[in-house]
Amino acid sequence: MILIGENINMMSQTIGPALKDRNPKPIQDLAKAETGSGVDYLDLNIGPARKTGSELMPWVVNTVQEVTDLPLSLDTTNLAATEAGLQTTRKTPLINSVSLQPDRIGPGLELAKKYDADVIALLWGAEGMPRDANERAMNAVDFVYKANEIGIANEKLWIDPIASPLSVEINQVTALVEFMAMLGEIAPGCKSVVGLSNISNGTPTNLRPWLNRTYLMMLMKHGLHSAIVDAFDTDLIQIVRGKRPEILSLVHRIMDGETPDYSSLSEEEAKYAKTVRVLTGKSLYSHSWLEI
Ligand code: THG
Repeated sequence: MILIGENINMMSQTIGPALKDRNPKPIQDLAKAETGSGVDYLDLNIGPARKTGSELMPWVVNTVQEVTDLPLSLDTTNLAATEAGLQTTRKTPLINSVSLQPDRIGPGLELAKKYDADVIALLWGAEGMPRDANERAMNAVDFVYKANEIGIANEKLWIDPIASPLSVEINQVTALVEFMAMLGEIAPGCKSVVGLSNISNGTPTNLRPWLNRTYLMMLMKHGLHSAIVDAFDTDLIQIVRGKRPEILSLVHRIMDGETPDYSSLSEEEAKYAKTVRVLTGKSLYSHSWLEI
């Protein structure tokens, strides 16, 4: 699996100000630390950056390239900023992202084609957030068709079904898993990606990794190709790199209907088991779900 480090982002309390002030040190320190953690790409999230994006993106690309050789994911809704970034990267980056909105998909796909770059196909539709697995499927078909039409192959597309917070809507959490199970048939050859930490937005910080890791394992059951993740969750990286096969198997068995026998599970295993129950909608979510 391909892991994309999420940590350089505008929302961060240290990185937000560093981006605004063009202060390279905190960004380079973080880029080095993420690189050391074993992720495959670094996401550079500069937010919408409406006014200064075309100058900010190349600046942050150059700043990061001074300290890492990892390929980059250019994360902004400002396509002019994305193009300025595409002209600055040494390795062809990932375009993060192009949505299906009528004014965005055409120019976004043209950019991917012009630079021969892989592109994240964000399944945000003309009518906004897809409501269930079927709307995601319709959006995916639509996106792939439009990409193929201008000569972009499925292998270049990383389909992003848009993970949303468990604390907001459990149905969206299960719909994404349902969609992942369908993706291979809907869009053969396409890759997949999710912004994993979205799932735990609004959850107490110390509990977020349990949701992130468990959801990732659930999506791995359906062949998830890549994820944007917290590069400093070492347990998550261990799981993805095949070092925790017993936990992965436990999660997958519970998804297949096995009822966890808590008396035979370790404390760690019990936490994963409870978290699968919550993420599949079998137990109700509350901030104290691990204690119940
Ligand atoms: N799909 C795609 N791109 C994306 C997302 C997606 N990019 C942005 C986001 N979602 C993925 N990246 C993050 C980055 C940080 C957090 C969540 C998702 C996060 N940060 C902590 C917070 O806000 O509380 C801590 C902030 C910090 O200090 O770093 O949760 O879905 N294609």
